[in-house]
Formats: sequence, C-alpha cells, structure tokens
Amino acid sequence: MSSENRDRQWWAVTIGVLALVYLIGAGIIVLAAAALRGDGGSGGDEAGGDNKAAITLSEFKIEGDLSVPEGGVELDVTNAGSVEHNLVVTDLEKQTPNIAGGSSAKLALSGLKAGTYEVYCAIPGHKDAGMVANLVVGGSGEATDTAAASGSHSMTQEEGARYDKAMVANMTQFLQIAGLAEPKLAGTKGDPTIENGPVTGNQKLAPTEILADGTKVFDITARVGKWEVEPGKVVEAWMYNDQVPGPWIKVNLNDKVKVRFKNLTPAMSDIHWHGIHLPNSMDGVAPYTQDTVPSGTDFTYEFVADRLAVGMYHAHSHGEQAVPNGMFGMFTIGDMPLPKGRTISGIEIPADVRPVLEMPMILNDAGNIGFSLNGKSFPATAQSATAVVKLNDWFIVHYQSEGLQIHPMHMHGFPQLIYAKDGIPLDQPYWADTINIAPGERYTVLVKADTTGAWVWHCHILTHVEQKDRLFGMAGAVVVTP
Ligand SMILES: [Cu+2]
Repeated sequence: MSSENRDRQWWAVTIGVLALVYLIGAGIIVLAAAALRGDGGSGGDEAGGDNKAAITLSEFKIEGDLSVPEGGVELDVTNAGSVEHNLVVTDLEKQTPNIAGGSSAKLALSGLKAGTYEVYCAIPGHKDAGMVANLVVGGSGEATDTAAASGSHSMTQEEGARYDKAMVANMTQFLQIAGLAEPKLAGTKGDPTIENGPVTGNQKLAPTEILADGTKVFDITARVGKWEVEPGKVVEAWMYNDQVPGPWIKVNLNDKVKVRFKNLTPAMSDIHWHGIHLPNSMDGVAPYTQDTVPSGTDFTYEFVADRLAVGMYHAHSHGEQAVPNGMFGMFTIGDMPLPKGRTISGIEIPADVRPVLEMPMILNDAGNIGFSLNGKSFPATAQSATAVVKLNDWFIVHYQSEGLQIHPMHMHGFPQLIYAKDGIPLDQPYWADTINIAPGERYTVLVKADTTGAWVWHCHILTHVEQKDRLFGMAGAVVVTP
C-alpha cells in the first residue's frame, strides 16, 4: 500500500471515529435536554432524594441539568469527551472519580440548601479552559435552558460587544509583545525570582567542558521554581536549568556525550532520552535501567550519539507530574537530511536550499504550564512560538508533543513539507498545512515563506486557543517581512 493510500485510510478511520464521538455526544445532550423538560415542573411529585439530574462533560464544557430542587439529588455525570474529566461541587466537598471518555459516574448530593454552587473539572488546566459552571439549587423550579445555564453557547448583543473589545485588546497584546504594534510591551519573564535568568526555553546548551577524548559534558539541573506562562500568570514550574522547555542540547553525529544530572526536585527523578539510540543502562527508567536518583542526588548519563535524531528528553519518574509542569527539552543529533533538488507534489526544493531558521515547537497541554507552545501561552507565544523570517526564506520546525492530547497544528499561508518523522528521515516527504501531533511524536518540516505578512499558526482544536473574550494557549505566528 502506498503511503498516500495509508494516509487516506487513516484519515477515513479518524473521521469515522470523530463522527461517532460527535453523534454519541449529541445524543447524550439531547437525552439530557429531554430529561430536563420532563422534570421541569414536576419537582413536587417526587421525594427530594429521588431527584435525578444529568450532567455532560466534554472538552471543555459542563452542560446539562444545572438547576435542581432543594433536598437531595443524584447527578448522573457522563463524559462525552475524549479525555478524562471529573466533576467537583465546590462547598459540598463532593467529587466524582476521574471518568474516562464515554463513561459515566453517579454523584449523590443530599441536604442541598438553596443557593448557587460552583461545579468544575479538577483535572489540571480544564477549569481554566472552560470547564466551570453554576449549579443552581432551589431556583424558580422552572427548567433552565441548557446552554444558558452553562453559559457556553448563548451570547447577547451586549455581551458580544464586551467580548469583542476584550478579544481585540488581547490579540493586540500579541503584536505589541512581538514588536509589531505600538506601544511595545516587554512581554513575560521566565522565573521572576532569578535576575537575568532565561526568559524563554530551548536555549542552546553549550558543553560545560570538553574532555581530552572529545567527550562533550553537559550539566542539567532539575528544580521547582516559578515561570511566567503568560503576562501576569506566574505558575510553579518543574524546570531543567531554570527554563521551560529545558535547554536544547545539540550534538554532532558520533559525538561522545556525558550529561551530569542533578535532581533538586522534591522527589526522585531521572532523564529518559526519547528517540535516542543508546545502551539500556542509559535509557533513564529508574529503577529498571538504573538506580533511582532521589531528591538532592545526581546521576551521570554517558553514551555515543551514533544515530541521527530529533529526540526529546524528559523525566520518567513522576513523569505524569514533572513533564506537564515543564521537565522536557529537545535533544538533536546532527541534521535531518533535506530533500534538496527534489520536486515533491509539483513543488521544487532548490538544490542549494539553505534554511535561515531551525526552531523547536514543543507542545504541552497539562499541568501548571497548560496549553502552550514552547512553554508559553498566547499572547506570550509572541516570545516563544513566532518565526520571524524574510520573504522567500526557507525555515525548519521540529514539532514535538510533550502533552497528553493530540493537537492538529495549522500554519496559515504556507504548506509544510514533512521530511522526517520521530527523527527518521522520510523516503517520501509530503506536504500538509495541518499536522496532527500526538503525545511523544515529532515531525520535522521545511517551509518556504513565499508571502509577506503576519500569519497565524495554531492548534486547530479551537478550545485549545480561544475563549469568548480572548485567545490563549496554543497560538503563535509566522511573521514574513519584505
Ligand atoms: Cu490542541
């Protein structure tokens, strides 16, 4: 089967699955709405404890029967989304377990007094992304419109005008930080407690020393600190060398490499070299391949960089906590061979093509860092995820996902030639304007900036980039100057 056919088949399957998910989701919402209409005026027919209400969770909304009578109610909470969610009722200390996509859980609430209770999803980042709503107890007894209750769909003209104003101001901020609009804004810092510390991640790391036999020695220290993800939003970050993403380690093919790792995080850690060819004892999966590296201790990794690679490094111990919070970086060995002088789908790559920029694009969507590109959220992506090039320049991007979800990264204006996948050069590079990047994957692309302007470059799952009154998260830009 040709790779084109395989791609087509893959897309067909993906579209089929998505359609199914939507149908199931829509069905649940319709059922919830029907239940709501049926129960609306009949609260008095049942004892308080027999009341039921259906609530639907999805990315990133809470919908359903959000108006319930006083007394007791049993919430039937369904996750119609594709990732895990849960539901917390603030003030009542009630919470469902984590619910997998397509599953549901019951949550019994008793002794409910009239009032408004905030409900939200406690999976990190989900509340910020929109999974928060009000549960109204003992209102008029009338059914409340599903959408209006969750505030997720309806919008009055007045609200629209307010959101528009906020949205334009927020979008202008991006241009001001990028230096493309007046007055210019300074943008975010890195860890504000470190004077002159790194402001963005992916700083190229020079060897601390080069030994007599040519071994390049690098020092990596992990610790917990602060990181300004977007203007004014400083979060706790787990960092390598005080930056998110960690420094970019770039070595030549066949270099001898030594990495002295110091762990100052509160728990054991290690470094897994994702996509790098090395001995099992250097793979960084304590306690299987090496001893654990408890808090306050160190470990030295040593290997020969004997295969070309576009790799990542990240914590394996406590990865679920450490990685989303920032402990990830890029490790490259040599350069992926460019398809020079070839014509691919009618577009010629010049024999003397010389890219002016090689840029990491590391995705994250969880933990304290949240939805982000190269460790920053819009509008601070003006600092971390904006390629500035001249007309007709070629440039290279290494997409890598350290997140927990899939992100279709879409570049306005230009097709992207995917010429390596996971650090493996492709025999048949292909063009795409949207590239679906799953956790752990890397795609290396070549782009020609053949039209001037500021072009948006973003994840096309729109709830990963936009709320009613602002953009956030996974949106950057390609700025092409004359
Ligand atoms: Cu996304």
